[in-house]
Amino acid sequence: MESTMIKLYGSGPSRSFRALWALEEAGLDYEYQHIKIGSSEENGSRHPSYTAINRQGKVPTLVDGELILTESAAIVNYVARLADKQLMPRSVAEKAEYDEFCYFILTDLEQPLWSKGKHTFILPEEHRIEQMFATVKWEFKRSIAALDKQMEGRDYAVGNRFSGADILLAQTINWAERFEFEIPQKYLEYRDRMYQRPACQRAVVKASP
Ligand SMILES: N[C@@H](CCC(=O)N[C@@H](CS)C(=O)NCC(=O)O)C(=O)O
Repeated sequence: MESTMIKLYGSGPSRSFRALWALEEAGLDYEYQHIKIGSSEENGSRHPSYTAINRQGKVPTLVDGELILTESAAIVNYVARLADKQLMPRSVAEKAEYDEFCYFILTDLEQPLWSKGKHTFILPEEHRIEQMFATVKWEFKRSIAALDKQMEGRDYAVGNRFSGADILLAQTINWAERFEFEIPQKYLEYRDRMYQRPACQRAVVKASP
């Protein structure tokens, strides 16, 4: 039987970076393909060969044999389960806390960032609303206040060890900095600490075009 290698399609520091970082932490063999967001050319997110595996024409996409995954957090968790390198907690209660934290990142913390991105360069120009920038700034601040409660006295997002939740959080803080949101110094320091991990540094090199 022909053996297949995991293939990850991604683009620079975007949400696909979460998947790339997880693969490096897991030490799995994989191939990485850079995708140009918004391009209809070969290896572009709108090229038919790419939209055939990712209906929305977004990154990331992970292909492992017959399995195709197109959500960054689902990919991080899939990789965590495959590798069994304790990238997610094992106990039922801690796993529930891990899930809660991941959903908070996806549904609260990252949403103002994504709204700013959509209204800056993703949506067709006629659908962009500049006045919402003040709103997303306010929303982000509110989510940071909720994060403060979660992270109080902690070095890691969940439990007392590194997990996929730290990948999501550190990448999101990094994204917020790139998009010029106001970030408390302690989260920049947390991001730096996470990004200094050798696996993350290898992912940074791979993600650079
Ligand atoms: N919920 C998805 C969102 C994926 C997503 O929106 N990716 C962005 C880059 S961070 C993208 O490819 N955008 C291109 C577009 O919207 O056309 C995930 O977390 O993987």
